[in-house]
Amino acid sequence: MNKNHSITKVKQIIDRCDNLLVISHILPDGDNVGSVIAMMHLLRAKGKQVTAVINGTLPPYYAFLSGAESLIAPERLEEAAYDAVICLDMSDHGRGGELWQKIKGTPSLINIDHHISNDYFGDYNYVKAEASSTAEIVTSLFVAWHEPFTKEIAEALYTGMVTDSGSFTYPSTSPQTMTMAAVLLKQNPDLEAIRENVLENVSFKRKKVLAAVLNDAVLAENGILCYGAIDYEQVKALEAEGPDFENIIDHLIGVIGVKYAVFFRASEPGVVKVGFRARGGFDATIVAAEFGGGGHKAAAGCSVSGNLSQVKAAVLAAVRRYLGG
Ligand SMILES: [Mn+2]
Repeated sequence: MNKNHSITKVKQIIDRCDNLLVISHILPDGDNVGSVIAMMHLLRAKGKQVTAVINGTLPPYYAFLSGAESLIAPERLEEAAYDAVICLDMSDHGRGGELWQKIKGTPSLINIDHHISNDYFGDYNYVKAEASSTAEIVTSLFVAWHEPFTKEIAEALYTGMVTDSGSFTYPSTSPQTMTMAAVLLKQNPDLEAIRENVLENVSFKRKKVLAAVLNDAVLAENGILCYGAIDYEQVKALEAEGPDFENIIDHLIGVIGVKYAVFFRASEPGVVKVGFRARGGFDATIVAAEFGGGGHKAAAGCSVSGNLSQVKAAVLAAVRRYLGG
């Protein structure tokens, strides 16, 4: 059964609203930020009152997008009534976090998303699990609705497509993805700005954290296991925080011959966060589950009490049993 509403129905609902809230999920990513910014620009151009919320901190590498400056954090959202809430890239209602508490009354919920796990929580749903990104879906909606694209809308949506498709290399990249990318390219988005801000630039501190991890990284089990760690002393000395550890594990799995990577981070005393990545038939969830964590086949994690050397020894013993078995 198709639980989706038609493209026309979604447009009708939006058209009859004057005051809309556009929201991201918690821990927003590039697809999410790009889709929210594009929807905000389009609705404002149609003369609507639009409030756009980034549910959490705007990752600094998306701040270059035109319109990012008018996104607000949920704390700054005033309690108000809206005609509709457009939820973008959100697989379920819970991904809206605390911000639901700020909404008075019962506005129509419009759910536009590409997660296969989407539970159709909206009053109006437009979910395409085969799409590489929500930005791809939003592009196709604007095309179907005959809405004009601008350079700023194209830059936001292209950023979303690039980030969620692994620069158009994940298996979800389809001919439709490239057709929608072509629509955006006609607006001459600044590809150099997108590449530098989204794919290349990180803070100097983040480079230093990466260097500290790689400096002591270990290749083991005949080259199929790579692991690295950062202890609490190093975290403090570098003043490293959450975002500084992002993607570090990609550097451990991204080694020729490696099929399994583990990253240990003692970012607070007595607790070690452990990240796992697996490929080539291995499953990252198995060892993570042994320590009370979870995730997906390719990426999983857990949090373990103890000091770094104890946790490393216990987890690596389990990893070796798994890889050897
Ligand atoms: Mn997405």
